[in-house]
Amino acid sequence: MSVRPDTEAAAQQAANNAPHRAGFACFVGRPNAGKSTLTNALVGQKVAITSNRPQTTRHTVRGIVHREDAQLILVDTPGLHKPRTLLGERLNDVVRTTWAEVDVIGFCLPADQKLGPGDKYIVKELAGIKKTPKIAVITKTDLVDSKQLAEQLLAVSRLGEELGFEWAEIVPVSAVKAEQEAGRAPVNKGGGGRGAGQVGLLADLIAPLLPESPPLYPEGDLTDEPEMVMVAELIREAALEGVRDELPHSIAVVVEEMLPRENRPADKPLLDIHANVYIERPSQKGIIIGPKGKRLKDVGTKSRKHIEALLGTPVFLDLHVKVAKDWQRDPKQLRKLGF
Ligand SMILES: Nc1nc2c(ncn2[C@@H]2O[C@H](COP(=O)(O)OP(=O)(O)OP(=O)(O)O)[C@@H](O)[C@H]2O)c(=O)[nH]1
Ligand SMILES: [Mg+2]
Repeated sequence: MSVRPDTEAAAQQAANNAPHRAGFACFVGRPNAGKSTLTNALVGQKVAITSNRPQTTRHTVRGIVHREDAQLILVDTPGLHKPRTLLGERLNDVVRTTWAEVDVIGFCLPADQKLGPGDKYIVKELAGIKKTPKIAVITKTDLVDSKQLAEQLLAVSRLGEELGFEWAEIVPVSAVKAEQEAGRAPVNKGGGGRGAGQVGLLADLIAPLLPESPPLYPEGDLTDEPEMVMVAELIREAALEGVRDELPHSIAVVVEEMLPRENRPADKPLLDIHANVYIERPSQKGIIIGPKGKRLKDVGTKSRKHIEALLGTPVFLDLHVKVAKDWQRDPKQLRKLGF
């Protein structure tokens, strides 16, 4: 007679009796570390915009993972960086407020970049938050070989030791691989997704660190972002593509109005969306609009597809480019743009 089946049954029994957990985990790290991409991969849907330009995320975005045993509310934060503008200072404040409030902190470090002063600065601050378990997440593992990955794992483990604390876990993940696998085993549908991307494993490790609690959000909610904000973000994401230097930082988008078009047949609704794309200087206008308006048109076409998918309705998107002079440095303009 084998004892194994009994042990398995006991484990199953324990799992069934395990209390439900729910709480907040935030991802922090330097700009471009892959925090938003990881959040999206865990949620199984785009809740945060991403780009290869640093400082893409400008407010905290909550993505919700529903599992049998737990509800994980992932808080994606702006990348922590040396601020050069008032906007930069505000973004850093948002990050610090967030990590003081959550149940678990996930520090994101890209596998393909040397652990640098920016990372050490962040981890040093995290070391001061004694009560909160900290997980080191090595992101973008698809970009390195196993030797490089092993070195990065060691480097982050040593950094913890140097600063006098121990990581609750150190997990390598690839959001890109996870997304490729997503069609087969999305994390948000039954807690699968423990494939080569290891994103599901990260969810498994966060869950037991959350407090006992019933779910905090209704089943099916994947984010609590207002629709108007998500629409503005999708437009900004499309506008970020292909722009360089300072321009990505200068772009802000505000949706002014979303109204169903009147007198449409019931089976052919149309949603009118009016949005302004702000830049900081008149000289930037031409770049955003492009020759004969082509660039702005492309931004509209690209973002409209994502917006229609998000809202589930055909959309007429009306985009205007406006100058908000030096808005990143101007408290009044920042307020107007929602910061
Ligand atoms: N190869 C690879 N690229 C990734 C992965 N995760 C993210 N990236 C890329 O890294 C870049 C930055 O990703 P984001 O998710 O926007 O990074 P972030 O940390 O949210 O950046 P900020 O919001 O600016 O702080 C994008 O070009 C992503 O496509 C990954 O697992 N593998
Ligand atoms: Mg981001």
